[in-house]
Amino acid sequence: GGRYDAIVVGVGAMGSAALYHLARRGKRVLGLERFGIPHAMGSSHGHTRIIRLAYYEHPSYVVLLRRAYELWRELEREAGEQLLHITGSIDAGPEDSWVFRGSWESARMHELPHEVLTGSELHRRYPAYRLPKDHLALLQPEGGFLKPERCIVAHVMAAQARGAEVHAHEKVLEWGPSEGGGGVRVRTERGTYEAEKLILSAGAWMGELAPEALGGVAVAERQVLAWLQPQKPELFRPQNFPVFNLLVEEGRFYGFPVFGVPGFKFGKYHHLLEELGEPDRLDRQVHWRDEQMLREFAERYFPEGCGPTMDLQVCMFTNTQDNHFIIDLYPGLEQVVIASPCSGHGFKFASVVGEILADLADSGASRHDISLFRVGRFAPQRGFLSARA
Ligand code: PYC
Repeated sequence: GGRYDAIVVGVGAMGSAALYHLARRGKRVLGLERFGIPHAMGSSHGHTRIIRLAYYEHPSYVVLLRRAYELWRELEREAGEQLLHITGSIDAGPEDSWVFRGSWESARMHELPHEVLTGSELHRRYPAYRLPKDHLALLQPEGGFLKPERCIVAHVMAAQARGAEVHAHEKVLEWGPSEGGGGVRVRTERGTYEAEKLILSAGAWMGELAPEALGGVAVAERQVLAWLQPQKPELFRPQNFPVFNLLVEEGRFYGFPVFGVPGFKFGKYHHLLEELGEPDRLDRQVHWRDEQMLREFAERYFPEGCGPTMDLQVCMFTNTQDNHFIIDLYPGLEQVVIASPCSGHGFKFASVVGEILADLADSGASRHDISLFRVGRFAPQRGFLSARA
């Protein structure tokens, strides 16, 4: 009860970080989560998430990534637990592909340590990898992976230690501006809450939570990950196996060394191109066609990595048309902040996105350059969006 400085809807990757940063600034905050903390229903489960500094998607992410690394290390100290493991990271593909070339250009532009290897050189260095000989790989030593469930727990517990309230299994039914004021009112299954500011960070559910701003703009998609037992386990240990983003004939794939569970984990971006009208209708079963496509990839490019299946899991991406994030004030409602969708590459940024969301809730602006993430880029024809330049 009472009035909060801010309410955060969705306590996953971004929401947990926002709670932490707001609580650290002395704010009275409430986090509302419809599932558990953490949970496996959205986009933040499955043991590992890639983090990398050279960034083929756009070089302007690099500045945010430097801060993200710093904040993850701070959170580790606070939690007394390792959250980030460095393995190095590979971005590979044909010489003129966006994955290789974009990564290389971003590494040069930001003077990041890196090496360029051919497919054959990569295989000699890391024998698990068998890419086409003429493909090129950018190897960046700072790449690695985060433990997503532990990162969320660490953010939540550090926020709670500073007085944050978090309610799980409490679904938001409606939200809107409070009567006559600049604040917000949020009605859930269990109660009604008032706050000065509202942060919406509900991942795949954003289109439903903010339909006027994000309906049709933030589109959830079914994603499937495989964990296969390697026939040569030593080749897939973290010391011998950098995380990867690969563009090959079959599409764009990503993967991880064996860690935490007995399998080499990988997936394909935009798996079988299954957009979801409603995230609650996600097919959480894994089918033969899911597994078959993934195994074919492993057999061709990681032939010592495709023994018996250890696990298969379904999760979701939430995509925008240009695959860049949306992090902005809600059009026409300055007391509401929207974060997500992250288009399948957001988790690594959660620590710095928490800082950005706290900035936006605090002052309506961020110390970080987030001009790439404006919501207005998608629907300038809509009157309610043109109010903000
Ligand atoms: O951003 O490297 C990445 C990534 C891996 C899987 C999904 N996104």
